[in-house]
Amino acid sequence: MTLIMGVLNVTPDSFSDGGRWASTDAAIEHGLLLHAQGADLIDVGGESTRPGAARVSPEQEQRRIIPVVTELARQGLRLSIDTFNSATARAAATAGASVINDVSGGLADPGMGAVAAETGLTYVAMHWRAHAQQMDTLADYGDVVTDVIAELRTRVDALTRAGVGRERIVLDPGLGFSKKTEHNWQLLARLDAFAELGLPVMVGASRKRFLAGVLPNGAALPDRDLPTAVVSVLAAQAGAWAVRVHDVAATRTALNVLASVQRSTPHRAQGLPHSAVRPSQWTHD
Ligand code: PMM
Repeated sequence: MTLIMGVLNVTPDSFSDGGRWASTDAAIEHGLLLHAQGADLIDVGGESTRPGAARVSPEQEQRRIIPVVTELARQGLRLSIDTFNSATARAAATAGASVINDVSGGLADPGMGAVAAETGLTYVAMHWRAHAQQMDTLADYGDVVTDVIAELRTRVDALTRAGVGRERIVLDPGLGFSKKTEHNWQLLARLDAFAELGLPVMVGASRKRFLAGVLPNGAALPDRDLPTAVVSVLAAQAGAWAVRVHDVAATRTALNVLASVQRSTPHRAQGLPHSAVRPSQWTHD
């Protein structure tokens, strides 16, 4: 069953929920709510990665997130820490986090591989090309799926050389990071291609700009939660290990629908090719 990673951004400027959970108490309360709504993991971040966002120092990042991680871990929640700073990852591991979610896949901080190896935590390596201020200028690909897989393979090689066990690595195509709208859809369409890397894959589509294209003009940010939940189902059907979402309740409901259908699927019908249910074959009264 695909895990739900609930987003808890403890930042004043994150692109979709910035500022709302900026105080420690409010962040803890929101983390508990996400857990109650069905999140398997709470992903705590202290530095916004939205396009153009300003950098914060690792010290400031830790001041924001470590008290939140400490308290949520004390209450028994499983936590992931959204950081590309090795010092922050180490501090979060000490505070009780189970997963390092590094959007740079180890590229932003050369010390990250060693910390991932030393802490033994699960390590998410996302496809990434540059920090927020430059990332939109680097969205050039031949075939985006082939190129992202090749770049992730290089990251896996570097991480394993640094001592990170392969069995601890999760990959992420990095939707919205140095990706144009069409690249995000192409990656979602061919998630199964990532199977060639032989590692679990997670997907973070939640509220991202490319989803605006399926909504009416002028739709508000929370309107992206419905397409996000649909993407969660598609990712789960493709076998994703986890989906990272802001609206945990919606994705929990959507994944419950999928689980109910899967439970009710007669064995012989499993693996029905999609072509057998093409809309063009439906008959109309
Ligand atoms: N996206 C954001 C932040 N962290 N982590 C992973 N693994 N995958 C993602 O796609 C991802 C991430 C940016 O979104 P936010 O500003 O809403 O947190």
